[in-house]
Formats: sequence, structure tokens, C-alpha cells
Amino acid sequence: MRKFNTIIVTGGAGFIGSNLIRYLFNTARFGGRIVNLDCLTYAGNPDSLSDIEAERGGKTYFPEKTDIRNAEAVRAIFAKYAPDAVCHLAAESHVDRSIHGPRDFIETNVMGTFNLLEAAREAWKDREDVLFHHVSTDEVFGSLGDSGYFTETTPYDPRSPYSASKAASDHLVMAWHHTYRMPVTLTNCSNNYGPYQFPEKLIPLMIMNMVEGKALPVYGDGKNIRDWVYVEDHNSAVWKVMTEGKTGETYNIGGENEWENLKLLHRLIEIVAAESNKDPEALRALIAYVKDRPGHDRRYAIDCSKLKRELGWKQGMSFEEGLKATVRWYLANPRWIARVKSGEYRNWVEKNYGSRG
Ligand code: NAD
Ligand code: TDX
Repeated sequence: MRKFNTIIVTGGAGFIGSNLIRYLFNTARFGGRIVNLDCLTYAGNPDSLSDIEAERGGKTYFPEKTDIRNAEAVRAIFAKYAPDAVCHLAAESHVDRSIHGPRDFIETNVMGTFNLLEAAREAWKDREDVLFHHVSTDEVFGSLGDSGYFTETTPYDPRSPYSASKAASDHLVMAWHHTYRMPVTLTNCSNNYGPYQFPEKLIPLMIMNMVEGKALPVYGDGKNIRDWVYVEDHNSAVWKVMTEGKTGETYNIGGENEWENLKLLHRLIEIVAAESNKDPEALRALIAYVKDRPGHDRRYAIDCSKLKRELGWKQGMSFEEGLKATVRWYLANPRWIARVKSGEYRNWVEKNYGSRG
């Protein structure tokens, strides 16, 4: 079992990253230091970690407002903290945004990953007691028809600017392992859901639109299929791979939980109606079929048997309970949502992080 003293988590102010940092400290009982390297784009919200900041800020938790596109700044963080692990999540993550503006995706996801790898290579030299873990997506494998699953040996076939940029970053990470012998691990995960997800992604967007009585936009015929995994299950898998996975290997992570978008939306409507005393018929009337996403991948489905078999990981959350917990969290946290949407948290960022990075 690998042990670390100081982990740089990139993108730790985002959805998965903030849940990961909370998971590492509170559930995995990680006793070392975590540096949260994040430049706080629209998707980065330090408010998501205010509990951790209050309890551990400056002691075992160190937020650093730093842009991975800036090679010098990244090197300075390595020099300052001498990490023995990186868990790399920082990325532009929304497919629709990548269609409208692909440049940021190439600069952050490809060049940013390159900058991190180079900073790690320079700092670590030939050390074997270190690890660069890359958090990636099942979207690198392309789109499935009615049958079949993505395995670790499925050929890469990315189709959106987002997935192409993630595929490129995966290849860079594996190349640094093969060429420079850097100890790396890599995970490809399916769609995450849970608390603190920016309300541009399907599940939080639909919950928020129901709360606000806005249209529920279904792309195309609504029959695209996604595999959904609870964010804490993703993070327990990432930690398992970081501590017990074989270096140079990739592992698929999934929920084994495929849903057509429209069916998922109907289930979500029932839960929101029950949890907030709304009329489900009135919510169903909000469904609006809109123009399809260009190049919309039809189906994602993950075979995660390698992770289960080799490392003994399993999902802990049923979809029913996970969806309920997620709906309850969004209903109970209007302040977080209002700040994310109004941009008020930006002022907080300036006030609290202005002098850093
Ligand atoms: P997110 O958009 O919620 O968060 C991304 C974070 O990265 C933000 O805090 C943002 O400020 C930060 N960031 C962006 N550009 C940066 C830059 N140039 N420098 C420093 N920080 C920067 O994303 P998420 O949903 O939490 O996804 C995290 C990672 O997991 C991504 O790499 C994504 O590709 C991967 N992933 C996501 C899912 C999913 O369903 N959300 C599934 C599989 C893999
Ligand atoms: O308004 C919407 N209406 C709609 O029908 C939105 C936002 C989405 N959709 C559909 C498109 C997809 O088929 O719902 C499905 C899920 O969409 P997203 O939440 O945008 O996720 P997806 O495109 O599947 O990508 C996600 O999973 C893999 C994450 O955003 C990625 O970061 C991750 O790598």
C-alpha cells in the first residue's frame, strides 16, 4: 500500500475535486498535507470546501490559486511543497462549452497536463516513491451502440473537443511513464453526480430548473444513454488506485448503472416532486425537446470488472439513494447555488484568494 506525505490535488475547487479532498480527510483519514492547486475558473468554488478550510487551512490544507497553463507557477508550487503525489483533476469539463469554445480545452487539458508532467519530472527526477494520478473520462473511448462495454483495452475514439483533449492528456501521462519511467496511474470514469456539481451538467441543471419552474431541455430524442456513478464512489476508486493500483496501468470506474436521459429525468421529477411538495404533472409539463448536441455520443457503458477483481473496489451508493441525497442537497443549499449562479462567490474569491497565486 502506497503512502503519501503531500498530495497536490489539481482542480480541487471543482465538483469532483472538492468531494475528493473532503473524502480524503474525513473518510480515508489521510494524515498528510493536501495542496489544492486550482485557478478558480467559473467552475471552481472555494465555498465548496469552507468546512475543510476552517478546520485545516494552513495546517494540513493549502489552497493555491494557480493556473496549470502557467508552467512557471506550477513549478513554483512543486518547489514550495515538495509533493510526493499529484492527483490531477483540473480541466475544462463541460462538453457543450467545448463545442462553443474549444481553445480553453486544449490550453488547460492538454498544455496544462503537459506543464504538470514536466514540473513533476523536474522535481522527482528518477524517484520511484512518487505518483502522478490522472483522473480521466470514459468519453475518450467514443460512443457505443446498443450493446458492448468500454474496457481498459478499448481503442481511443474521442469525438468532441472535450474528449479529444482528455484523450490527448491521457496519452501524455502514459508517454511520461513509458519514456521517463514516471510512476503514473490513470482512471477513466463514467458520468458523476452528487453534491457540489456545477448546475450546467444534466442532473443539477434539471433539479435547479424544476425548483425555478424553468423548461427542462432534453437534447434530441432523449434516448442517449449514460452510466451514472455517485461522486464519492468515484473518489473511493481513485484513492484505491492511487494507493494500491499498479503503476503504468489504467482502470475503468463506473456505476454499472445505465439510464436513458429521458427515463432518468422522469425519475428525477418524481423525486423532486416528493421532496419539495410539487405536482409531478406540472414538472413533467416543463420538459422541452431542444436541438440535439452536435456529435452527441449515443451510449456510454463501463466495464469496471478489472478494478473490482484486482483491487476489490465496489460501489457503495445505490442510484435511488444517491439521487435522493443529491436532490436533498440541492434543495438544502440554496445559498451555495445562488452564489455559484450570481457570481457572488467571485467577490469571495478575490477577498480570500486575491493575494495568492
Ligand atoms: P469541474 O468543471 O467541476 O471542476 C474543474 C476544476 O478545475 C475547477 O475547480 C476549475 O477552477 C479547475 N480548473 C480549470 N481550468 C484550470 C486551470 N487552467 N488551472 C487550474 N485549475 C483549473 O469538473 P469536474 O466535473 O469536477 O471534473 C474533474 C475532472 O474529472 C476533470 O478532469 C474531468 O475531465 C474528469 N471527469 C469528470 C467526470 C464528470 O462526470 N464530471 C467524469 C469523468 C471524469
Ligand atoms: O440540458 C441538457 N440536456 C440534455 O439532454 C444537458 C446539460 C445534457 N443533456 C444530455 C446530454 C448527455 O447525453 O444529458 C447527458 C449528460 O450530459 P452532461 O451532464 O453534459 O454530461 P456528458 O456530456 O455526458 O459528460 C459528463 O460525463 C463525462 C461530464 O460533463 C464530463 O466531464 C465527463 O467526462
